Amino acid sequence: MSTVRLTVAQALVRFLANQYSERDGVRQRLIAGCFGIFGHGNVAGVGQALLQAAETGEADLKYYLARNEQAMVHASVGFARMRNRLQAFACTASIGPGSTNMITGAALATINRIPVLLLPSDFFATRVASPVLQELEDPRSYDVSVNDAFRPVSRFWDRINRPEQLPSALLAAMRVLTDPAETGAVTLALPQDVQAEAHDWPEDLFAERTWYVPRPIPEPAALDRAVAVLRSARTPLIIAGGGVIYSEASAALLRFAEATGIPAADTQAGKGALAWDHPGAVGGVGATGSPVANALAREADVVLGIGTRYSDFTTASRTAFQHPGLRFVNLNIAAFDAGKHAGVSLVADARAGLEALTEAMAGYRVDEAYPARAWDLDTRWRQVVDHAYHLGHQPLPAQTEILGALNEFMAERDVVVQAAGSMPGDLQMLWRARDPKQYHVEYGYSCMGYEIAGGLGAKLADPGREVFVLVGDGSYLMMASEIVTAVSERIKLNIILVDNRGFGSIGSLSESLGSQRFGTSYRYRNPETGLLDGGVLPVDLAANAASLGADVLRTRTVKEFVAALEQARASDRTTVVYIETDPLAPVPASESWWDVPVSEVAALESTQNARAAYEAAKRDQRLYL
Ligand SMILES: Cc1ncc(C[n+]2csc(CCOP(=O)(O)OP(=O)(O)O)c2C)c(N)n1
Ligand SMILES: [Mg+2]
Repeated sequence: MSTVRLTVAQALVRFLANQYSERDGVRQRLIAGCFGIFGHGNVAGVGQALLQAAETGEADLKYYLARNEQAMVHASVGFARMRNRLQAFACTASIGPGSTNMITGAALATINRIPVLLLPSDFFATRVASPVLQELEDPRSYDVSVNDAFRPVSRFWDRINRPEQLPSALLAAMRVLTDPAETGAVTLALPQDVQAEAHDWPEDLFAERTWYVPRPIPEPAALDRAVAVLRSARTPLIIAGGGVIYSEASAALLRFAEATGIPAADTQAGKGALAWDHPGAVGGVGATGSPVANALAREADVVLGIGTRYSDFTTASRTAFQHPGLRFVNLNIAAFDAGKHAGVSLVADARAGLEALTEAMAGYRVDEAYPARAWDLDTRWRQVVDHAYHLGHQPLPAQTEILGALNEFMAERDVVVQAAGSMPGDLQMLWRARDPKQYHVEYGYSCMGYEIAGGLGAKLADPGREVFVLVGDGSYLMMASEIVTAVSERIKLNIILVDNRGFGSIGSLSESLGSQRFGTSYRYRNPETGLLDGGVLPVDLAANAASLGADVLRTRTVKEFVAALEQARASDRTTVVYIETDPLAPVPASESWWDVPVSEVAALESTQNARAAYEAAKRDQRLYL
């Protein structure tokens, strides 16, 4: 057996450069590149290996310098999501804080079922110099490090304490990254001394390897069970989740919906699976959904969930579906999700499953009065959306007008990126998506700070598309760092900074729960009340964006905003379009609910009233057994 002598880090880089994924006969590099921030934990290990790879050409793994470790995981997620999970990034971080900064990103990746390879550095395996700078000393065990905190948020976790452990860990890591049912964050903790340690590796380790991303077909008996339930349905409803998009099953969904006449609602991850104006598309379902989908959901006798994890937003905290004889049929690649709500479990790839269902459901069609009713509701709803898009709110515009102007401005293949605040809800309800990759809202973890970083990853994944990042002032303040990365890499982003001076979302949630917007706006502390309800702060986020190297266009009206969008699109530089909006402007109602518990006892009357409303709403909550 011929061997090659390399450090662990050099072997890792060489291995990663030789991995490919393949689905439907299309093969691509699995690990597309490596984000990183160096410190003493990785600069001489993984850092040296990446440099050596670049200088000698012995391995092709491009390095991107990020500005924040959490952000680099977000960027990786944005990238992999855009590539339908067929490609992923690696992320290298130094030991201690550099590594733990990635934990939030790891949770986000795992919850959204998006692959990312995390390479946190760890303290010396030999422990000769312990405690090293940034080492957690656990008096109960010398085996524990801060990287153990990655375990619950990783789908595969290992620590490479000896070079001999690397090959099997790498193979397991690649398998999990490319398994659509298991994928998420994969963590390989790399002690800093082990990274630099040399070993004689078998050449075979570095052979090109292809990981076939499967499209499992449904088991015939499970298909029969699903079809029996679906054929008995009179008012069924499809819920299209992210799995439809990752599986590239839009065309199959369209054929199924057209053949059966079953209306299709979507989730945050599934929006765009069907174009918004298709007759069968009824919009977002659940807490922030459209009243059309929610009216159909209430009366649905069978819910066909496809590639959805049924978050509480989707089910309106288990109040969305109220039919007494309700049954679920869950087509999902992950048995874990397929089994939810005591549904008929149909474990399969979304596309393969839909193709099988279309064939097996031949001859079935809902009564025409049912889709006609959906169409009628939808026609009225379109007018409500048009109104919200063109509200003419004064003196500051409403957020719905900004979203409307953007929606009308964007081309079919452009991408909108969002994650947290009041925008995901407004988008889920109001956005008219035309392409399966147009709507990129991270709502599994709804992580403030994902927006700009995730947008960077999305643009990196598909440079031919124009990316419009929507970011609230709160999220911007948490993580604007990757503007600098976008500028240095000449990755062009259009960033729309929507400033409503604080947490519009949590402010209105707080008010609806009787807590009077307490502590949710960015204001001076008021000496008279002792609360944060004083004057407006002298904060200038547009100036901040300019200081990071972006072009900035300040706008005040919707007209100026649209003109700035034109200018941003025409530019090849990262451009921030700044607009202030009124957080108190009206938004259409979803006619749905979200379970956020209200204090059972309270001295405040506002809280007591909210509690009474809460108890009333909670009576609709069902177990779906
Ligand atoms: C990292 C993180 N911290 C806290 C929250 C809880 N949270 C959800 S929305 C929000 C406010 C977001 O403010 P902003 O970005 O200005 O959006 P707005 O609500 O004003 O639309 C907060 C604090 C979160 N989702 N993510
Ligand atoms: Mg805000």
